[in-house]
Amino acid sequence: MNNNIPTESLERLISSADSIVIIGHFNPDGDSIGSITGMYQYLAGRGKNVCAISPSSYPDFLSFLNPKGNPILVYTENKDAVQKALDSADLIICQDLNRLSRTEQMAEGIKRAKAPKVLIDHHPNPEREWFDVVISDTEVSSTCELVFDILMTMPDVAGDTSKLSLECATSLYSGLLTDTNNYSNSLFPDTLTVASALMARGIDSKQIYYNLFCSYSESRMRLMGKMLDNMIIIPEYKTAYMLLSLEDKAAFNFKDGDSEGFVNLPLAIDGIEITALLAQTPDFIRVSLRSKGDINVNDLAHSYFNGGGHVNASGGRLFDVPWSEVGSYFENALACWKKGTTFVK
Ligand SMILES: [Mn+2]
Repeated sequence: MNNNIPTESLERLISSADSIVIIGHFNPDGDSIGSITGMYQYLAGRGKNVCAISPSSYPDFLSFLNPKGNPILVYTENKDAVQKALDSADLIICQDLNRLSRTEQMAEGIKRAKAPKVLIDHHPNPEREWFDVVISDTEVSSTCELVFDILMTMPDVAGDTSKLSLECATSLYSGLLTDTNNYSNSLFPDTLTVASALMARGIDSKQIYYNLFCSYSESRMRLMGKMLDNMIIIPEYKTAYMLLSLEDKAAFNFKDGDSEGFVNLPLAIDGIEITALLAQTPDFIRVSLRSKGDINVNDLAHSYFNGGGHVNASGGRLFDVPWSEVGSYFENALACWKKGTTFVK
């Protein structure tokens, strides 16, 4: 674990604040929900008046991380309460996002809020201008790992994991497990040190695994089967991609979070180095990209899909491509990116 994080300024802001708001990113994953609830549990344990906010709804399988008696506030479902919390906050902590636009419509309200702002994140190139304190580290598996490192340096914890509540440890372990896809990617030596410390704290690692990876519906599993059946492989570029239409979503009773992890599946094929999931929504096409080794899909997402992320895991959006043409758009973009030629839409 990293013991060299400068947290004095964070500690100063926390000790002088009473009401603290913690915000994750839009379309939250296990790391977003785990890191905001983990930080929530720590701050609530210090007697702070804390509010955990998600910019959009989270999948059911993450609801076991909800703080007792004070569930995560979802912006899209309760805009007034969120605005009130932002306006009355003494401190705002944004986690697991490198740009405020990752909170979508919440971004303007966050900018306007008067409270000091802190960013805790593990994505490259964080937007520093909106924050008073930025704790950014890309050499960690997840924001949850970084939050663990931060908490260990806080004076009241001082490296003693028994000072973390079991709820806090459970939340942080969940982000470790989901962002590493059950310890298969984004792993650093310290990740396992942190996992070990959380296990020694007494978390139920088996139950957390079941909650995160074995709690999907039958219809989600059957949708996954259909996606794999219709998967398209481009051998020339060692790439596989899948299309998820609104029609498929309706036919398989799709719920938020149901496509989580689909994009990783074709990477299990020998020789496949890049995978993509292109999912239709009413407003745009959501693009998820994954890769093996040093193939930088962050650059591909940035160049052709209005997005970004990590080297091996990135995402973006297409707004002006009709659904019927999205497959050929993807193939053209990929070919141009691979050959370094100019893309003509
Ligand atoms: Mn993350």
